[in-house]
Amino acid sequence: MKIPFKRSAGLAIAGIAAIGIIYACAGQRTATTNLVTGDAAAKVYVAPGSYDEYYAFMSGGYSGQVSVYGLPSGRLLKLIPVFSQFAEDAYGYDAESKPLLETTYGFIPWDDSHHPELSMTDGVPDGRWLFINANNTPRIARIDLTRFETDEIIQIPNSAGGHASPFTTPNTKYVVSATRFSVPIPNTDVPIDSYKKSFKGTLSFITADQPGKMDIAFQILMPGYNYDLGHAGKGPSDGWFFFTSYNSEQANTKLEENASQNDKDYIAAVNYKRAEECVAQGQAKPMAVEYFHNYVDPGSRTAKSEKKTSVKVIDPVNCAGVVYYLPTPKSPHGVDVDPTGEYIVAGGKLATVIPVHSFTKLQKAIADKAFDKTVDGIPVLKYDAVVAGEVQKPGLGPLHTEFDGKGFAYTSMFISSEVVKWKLGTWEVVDRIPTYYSIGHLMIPGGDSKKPWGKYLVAMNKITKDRYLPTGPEMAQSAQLIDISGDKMKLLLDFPTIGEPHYAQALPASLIKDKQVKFHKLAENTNPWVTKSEADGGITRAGKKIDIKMIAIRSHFAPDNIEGVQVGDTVNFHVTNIEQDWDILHGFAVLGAQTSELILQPGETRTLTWIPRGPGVYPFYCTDFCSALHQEMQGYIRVSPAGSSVKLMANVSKKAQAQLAEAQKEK
Ligand code: RUQ
Ligand code: CUA
Repeated sequence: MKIPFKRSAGLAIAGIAAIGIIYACAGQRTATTNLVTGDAAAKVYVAPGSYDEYYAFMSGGYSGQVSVYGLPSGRLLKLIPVFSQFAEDAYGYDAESKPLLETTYGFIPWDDSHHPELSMTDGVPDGRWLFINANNTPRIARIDLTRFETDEIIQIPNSAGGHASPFTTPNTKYVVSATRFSVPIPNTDVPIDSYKKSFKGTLSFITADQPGKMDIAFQILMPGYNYDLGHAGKGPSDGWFFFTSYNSEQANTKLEENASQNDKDYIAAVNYKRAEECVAQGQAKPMAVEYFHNYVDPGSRTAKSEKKTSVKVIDPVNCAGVVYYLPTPKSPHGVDVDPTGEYIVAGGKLATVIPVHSFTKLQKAIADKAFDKTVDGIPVLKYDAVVAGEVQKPGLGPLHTEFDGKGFAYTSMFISSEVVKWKLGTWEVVDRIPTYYSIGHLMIPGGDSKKPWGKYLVAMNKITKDRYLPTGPEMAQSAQLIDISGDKMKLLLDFPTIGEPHYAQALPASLIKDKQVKFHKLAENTNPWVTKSEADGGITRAGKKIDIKMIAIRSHFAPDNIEGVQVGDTVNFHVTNIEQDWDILHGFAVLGAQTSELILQPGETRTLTWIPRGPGVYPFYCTDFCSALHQEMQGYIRVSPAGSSVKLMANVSKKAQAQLAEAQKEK
């Protein structure tokens, strides 16, 4: 659906003040004038050389990555590769990073990432790590925010569609992953129409507070519904986790109709302290499964994969009090907990109201046993016993809610394409603003935490249509920055995003900008193929495997002339950037390589593997314009026919050549 708008006055930056854009609206909306007014440009203008106030981490959706923007400018600062190979910096191509993408399904070069989640201390983003989920082959990644790099990826077994993920508990003890699609557990060959009998869901709690040690603490076996989103309790509700579920009809075909029958589906309220007790008391059953845990060793900057073989599964039947269901209208999508921890807000996609549950009432309802029935050992509480209130006539298609810390909530309305601001406690709508178009998530920096920085809101829209210069059938998706510092929301800025911006999180730049690693200390590089000085470079042969140790520094490689390689050999270039200075990168590429280039951060070693196809002399060069003599940064490798008598040679220093001669004599 295209909603026609007319831009009747252009954008004028006069002393960065007066901007007049008037939208005349035909169609179902009431006329909205002056959507962008007054000082909007001044509010988003970050002068050249000045820094933005916030870092925003946006999901790349089906790009599988994370993109980092500055707010309020909307400037793209970086793309962090996570679940997809990224040829620009060899992520998932070079030998050091490839193990990060290993799974029980083999090496996977792509996924669909949805929800960036910042680590928290006492319920407030602390700037240590960012987590993000893989939706297709369920995994969770950890990104270190001193380097903006993916350091760790854990696979989630017994799961299919890791959508409700990776929301964190207030001190990052756990991040979670709930299965979107129920499947047979263990997954075996059964008829699809045995869904109701043999399909199950799982909720996974993954320990996350120690880098390199993520593991699945336990899983909870759930009825065969679809699980959609989740959020941890906080304050009084600390120790609880809330997940939405839909398809309580347990349809396995034509869900659009068949899973939209019931007036209410459920929010699962999980008492994870109770789950910990059940695990401690041996009520969780170990189950044989396989999943990968991949992490980057900090010294060698090389990823390692380990396969794990067991997980603890809690069946609520054997662990009373671990899960309760809160009936919730209708096919709920988002579930969000307000900063006080008292209110649990659901976004019922098909609901006409926004239902809000009360944690206090939830506790009382459990004590009073105000149950309607039990599903697979899970008590279903009475709606009236848990609901705190309903926001009436909020708009159409409520999805997600965030908070400003000043008593207001902001809900995205997919169908009516707007953000609705309403008051916690009175449930009255106080303001609304249109979005362009079909908003999914929205984000306020810290807006799901105990202490939101309630100055800006970012709307993330699914459809862009006429907002930018057209680029053929596919348009970039779009984010919009909205000022929420006053009573009325004000649109400030549109900016295009990479992939689909499902969700984003943001925090004040001051929390991380001064903690950035500027280079890796060469002295601490433990990569087995590190070359710390020119004299250490060289070439070795083991059967048909050739290893070349090489340094890169402004503006040469050493060695830069290599001979003695034969057709049929596999050549590993292990290149170390021995620079010890911020932002001085070198690259490495060789003619005919069937993989990406290498990009080398200062102080690190990376490996490009090359199988030459035929005899000849092949140039290699630096791909990053590093100095005035960057164009001189090149070399040659000679490839001879198999069985040739050309001697192995690399023109490194005299010392290195002497060592090589010694080694060859000994053979
Ligand atoms: S989702 S548009 Cu994948 Cu978080 Cu709600
Ligand atoms: Cu090194 Cu260009």
